[in-house]
Amino acid sequence: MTVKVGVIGTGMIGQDHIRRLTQVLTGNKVVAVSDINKEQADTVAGAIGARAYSDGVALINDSDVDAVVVTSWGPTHEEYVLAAIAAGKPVFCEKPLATTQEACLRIIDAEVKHGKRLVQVGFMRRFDAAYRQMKEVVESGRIGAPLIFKSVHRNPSVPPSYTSDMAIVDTAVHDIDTARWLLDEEVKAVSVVAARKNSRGGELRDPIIVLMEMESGAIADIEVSVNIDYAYDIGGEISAETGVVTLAERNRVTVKSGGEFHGKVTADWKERFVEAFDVEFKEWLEAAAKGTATGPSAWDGYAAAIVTDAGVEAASTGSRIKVEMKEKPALYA
Ligand code: NAD
Ligand code: ISE
Repeated sequence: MTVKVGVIGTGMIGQDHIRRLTQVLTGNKVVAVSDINKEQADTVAGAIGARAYSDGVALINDSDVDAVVVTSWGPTHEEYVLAAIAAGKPVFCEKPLATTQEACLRIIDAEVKHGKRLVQVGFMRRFDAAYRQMKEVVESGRIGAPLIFKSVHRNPSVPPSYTSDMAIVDTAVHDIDTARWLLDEEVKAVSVVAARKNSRGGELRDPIIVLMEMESGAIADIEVSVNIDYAYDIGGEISAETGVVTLAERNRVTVKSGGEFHGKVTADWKERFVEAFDVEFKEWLEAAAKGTATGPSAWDGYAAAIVTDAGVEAASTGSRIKVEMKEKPALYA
């Protein structure tokens, strides 16, 4: 079956996902795109022979669209995800699922009423081969029960529009999801401490450590550093009762010369997670062809939102903030 896809939001990641759908993956056709910047939508649509819409809801209701990708700005996600559920169409939504907990709960309610999963959230690390191996090691029991997950999320720089809270809601959100997924448990409380400011970031609260206490008593500690210049660097290690599992360096070769050895570090998230994004969309298409969704769910989107809210409060108050989640609907068991 060919899944006919409509993409809402033709900015940076929207165009990258359109490239992977049209040039890397099979079993789909991007038939429509939409953006409030109609000129941009026209250009992107023109290059792939798709229809262009300025109204995302009209794209969702196009009877020729089987499944929807939402890559517009975060505050617009709720409207489009709800419209896709109302239309009964599988929807891939880039993170965040929505920008408030209440909006995430409205999406969960709508999906639960629909009775079947339709929503997949763009936490691409769950599709990364190295993270998947890390999870396999934990689940195998080889290293015993996890005690501490250390995550490192370093960006070389961020645009002037990036705010201190974004280090939590836009950046650490990936590590938060990764911790829940790897340790297979929810977050109980969050604290945030900031180091001396990196002078490259001006007034930005950067770098920070987000410390999460998990239900079992395990700890997840996330370093977020967004002006570190040297590269886009992602690290992870789980220290458990009888062993440790660590993400290896990504470089394919190392160069030894002049008494030193060198390896490449990736430049940005597009390069670091290129294969993960491909697998993420391959699995999304397979599920969409069956009229459903897979991987990170609306529940995971809600969990991320509630933890990032707690993180923002912890950062501004300097307090340890408890996380209290609603009861998980059976649909997400
Ligand atoms: P962007 O600003 O480059 O693109 C967003 C596009 O959405 C713009 O073209 C804008 O005109 C359009 N848009 C805004 N409101 C709209 C609306 N109501 N209807 C239709 N189009 C609308 O942003 P981006 O960097 O591509 O980010 C988009 C989303 O992807 C964000 O939610 C962001 O958090 C997420 N993202 C995820 C990752 C990841 O690693 N998974 C990386 C980058 C961005
Ligand atoms: C961006 O939105 C992403 O999602 C990237 O994965 C992350 O590394 C970056 O910090 C965010 O701004």
